[in-house]
Amino acid sequence: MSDKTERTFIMVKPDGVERGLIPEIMKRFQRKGYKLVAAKLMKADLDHVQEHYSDLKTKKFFPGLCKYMSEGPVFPMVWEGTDAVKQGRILLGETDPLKSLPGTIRGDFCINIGRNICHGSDGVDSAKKEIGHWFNKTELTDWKPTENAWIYE
Ligand code: IDP
Ligand code: MG
Repeated sequence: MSDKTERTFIMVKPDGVERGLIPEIMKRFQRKGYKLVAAKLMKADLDHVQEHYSDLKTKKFFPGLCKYMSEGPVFPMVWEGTDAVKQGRILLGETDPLKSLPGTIRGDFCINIGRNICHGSDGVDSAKKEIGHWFNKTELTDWKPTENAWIYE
């Protein structure tokens, strides 16, 4: 495997969970060839979500965003592989679903920016921070999928 192996933090938001899209979103990462390192269904409290989105705390939409993210179950995940952070954002699509191309997750499954069904880290450093915020070390599984021999040259 190349030395650009990265981990990214991907989360199905409450609207995605309610709409039954956990398997669909997992499928996009699995079939690309990325390795699942961690996943769980949970309800996050308001403080936890506010910390996750602390960069956005001055935005007008911040209170509504944190309320929606803390009122239903979320499905945080960690995916690993070459260039996983940038490629993960490409798989998700644009923040605004109406600007997302068909074939991307947001382009295929949603309409409103405030109900865009999934989160993905925007950089390697934020991915590290987010993984640490949502998962304990013991929840991150170290394993070598046999299929990697067919995914990486
Ligand atoms: P990202 O999720 O694509 O990284 P960010 O700019 O980090 O986008 O914003 C975080 C989340 O905040 C978005 O995914 C979306 O749910 C919400 N958000 C961003 N801009 C708006 C807005 O203008 N109105 C309502 N919600 C927004
Ligand atoms: Mg973001």
